[in-house]
Amino acid sequence: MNLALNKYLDVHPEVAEALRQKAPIVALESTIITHGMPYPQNVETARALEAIVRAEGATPATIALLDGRIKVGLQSEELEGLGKAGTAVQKCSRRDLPLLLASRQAGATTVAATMIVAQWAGIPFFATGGIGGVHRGGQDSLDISADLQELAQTSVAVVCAGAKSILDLERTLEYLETHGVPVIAFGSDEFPAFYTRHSGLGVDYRAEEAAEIAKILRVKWDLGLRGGALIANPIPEAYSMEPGAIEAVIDQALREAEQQNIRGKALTPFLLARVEALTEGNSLAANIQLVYHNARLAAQIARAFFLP
Ligand code: PSU
Ligand code: MN
Repeated sequence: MNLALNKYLDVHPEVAEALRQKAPIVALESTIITHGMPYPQNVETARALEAIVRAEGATPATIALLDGRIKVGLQSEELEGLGKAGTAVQKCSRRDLPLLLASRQAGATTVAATMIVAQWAGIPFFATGGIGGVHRGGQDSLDISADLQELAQTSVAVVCAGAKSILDLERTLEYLETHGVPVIAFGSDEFPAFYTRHSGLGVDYRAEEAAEIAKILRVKWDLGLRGGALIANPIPEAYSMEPGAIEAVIDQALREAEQQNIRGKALTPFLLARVEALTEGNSLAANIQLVYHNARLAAQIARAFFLP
């Protein structure tokens, strides 16, 4: 770790111990808690995620900004506080990190910011639900999530269930290809679309085992090829949703965003909240299950990487 960063970083003792032992750790983001799910399911899910990572023999490290400090691993009350505050907490991506820290504001880290902090702390594996990407119409608006740029430059592997089709998935994959980010689908030939296992878009690499993925990452980073990788883990069949039903809801959410002129960092949270409300919470159950599934896989990859 860059020692100057110690000034800002509070590593939870359990995480610090795992780092000392070179034991597997899984980073977890906090925007999913504040902006991705309602209270109290957000806190319940965040706690269950930590338990799943532990059950797989790894240490969880949920990342957030609190009291002018970057927290790597949260206390139970800190997690509860973030979940209760919800969208009152600032969403924190790369560009927000210095401002929120300098002004001692709480911040919920996105995939991009969580990757940055995980790299500082020395944690190369991270599990979440879905990443940000190229928004529909992004070729004109240039609304492309900073998550993609982060995957290009920060050496942390992100396990997700693909991305929601609120985004332009085809352009999202093109962007990742241009920036040299390997996209590996776990047990599938297709890039999954979050609520559904299928997007109709292929990936170039398919892996069947966590150890295979750990090996690819070991080689990538041994070679000095900086940057992350996207491990796309399709939602379990039992929880996957009807593609037709979800598409109609997404179309409506996108129309509403346009009518209300929602832009910038507010767009993704708005779309997530509308999709959830319009499916009357059906999508929340799927969302929770897929995150659990991703945490399990991330822990297995981290174990294979650190305890080969
Ligand atoms: N997509 C989801 N759930 C989420 C997010 C995206 O299905 O919770 C969150 C993640 O924290 C992601 C962020 O990093 O939104 C992307 O926001 P933006 O598009 O503004 O970069
Ligand atoms: Mn954006």
